[in-house]
Amino acid sequence: MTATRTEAPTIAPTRLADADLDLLLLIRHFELALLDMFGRGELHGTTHTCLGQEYVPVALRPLLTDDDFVFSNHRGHGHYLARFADPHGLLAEVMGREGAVCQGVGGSQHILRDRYLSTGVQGESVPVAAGVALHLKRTEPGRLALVYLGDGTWGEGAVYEALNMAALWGLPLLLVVENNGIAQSTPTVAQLAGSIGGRARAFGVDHLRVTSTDTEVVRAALTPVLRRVRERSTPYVVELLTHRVGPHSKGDDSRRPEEIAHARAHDWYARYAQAYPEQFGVHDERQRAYVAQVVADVAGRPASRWAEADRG
Ligand SMILES: Cc1ncc(C[n+]2csc(CCOP(=O)(O)OP(=O)(O)O)c2C)c(N)n1
Ligand SMILES: [Mg+2]
Repeated sequence: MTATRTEAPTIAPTRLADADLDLLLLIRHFELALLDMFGRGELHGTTHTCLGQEYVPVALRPLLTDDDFVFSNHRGHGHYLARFADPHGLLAEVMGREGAVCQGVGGSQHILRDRYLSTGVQGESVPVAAGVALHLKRTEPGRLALVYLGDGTWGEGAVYEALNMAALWGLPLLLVVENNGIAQSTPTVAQLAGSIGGRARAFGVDHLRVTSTDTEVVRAALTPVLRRVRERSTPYVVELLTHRVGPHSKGDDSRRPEEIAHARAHDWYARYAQAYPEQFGVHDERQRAYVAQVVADVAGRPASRWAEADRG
């Protein structure tokens, strides 16, 4: 059990701007709709939801510009929606329908759009992002490359090779670690010796651990970090202690019932609903209805077609 990973559920969340709340709820309802469609046999392949972790990309959204690069992972719907607010394109991608961001060949995990790239291969993004950060340092100073990765991905050697070069070369590389305490079915304590902070510091890379799940608090903590990465051209590791409210993928949750209940007790969604019922009720209903429309629209489209000429 991970009782002290994040602040106690009794601390009231900060009231959010409507736009932030809408984005949180868009991600939430988008992913609930995906799980629902999988349950009804309407989707194929796989998907990993970020239920409970939506606040991370929402907190980061205003701290990034379109000129920064974002590298996402297997659990990337929230990262994509926070960057593009494009549920139609993402759902079409997952369903293989017309209007898909990558013509339906990438699916849930492999998306390329402008300066956004996701991969389902754990750790792959870190060296790629280090290379991009080197390019940015040379040609577009002040811009950064951000990589989202999980706690379990610190088992990949490529992460350390990239951190080493990023430290040596002073690269504007920001690693955002969504530490949800588990990697598929393996608790972090069973696979990670030492700590993420200790590993970052071994390379002389700064590390900040954030335990709040409050969008505003997380944003305030990250604001000086991004400024520093940009201004000093230096790598940084930010570790956010978070909770995976849903299964690893669609229905595969190996945790004990009390562990799942613990994650749910820390879920921002229920806590925010309780703290601000009026604001929450209006926006929750609005985003739920919007996602239902998106699903109806995209499900009614013909299959997407791979066209070599459109590859861009
Ligand atoms: C190189 C590689 N090995 C194994 C997998 C299978 N896999 C997908 S997600 C995952 C667990 C990832 O855990 P973590 O990094 O903590 O991210 P989380 O799923 O908790 O967000 C594994 C083992 C993979 N995608 N890539
Ligand atoms: Mg994890």
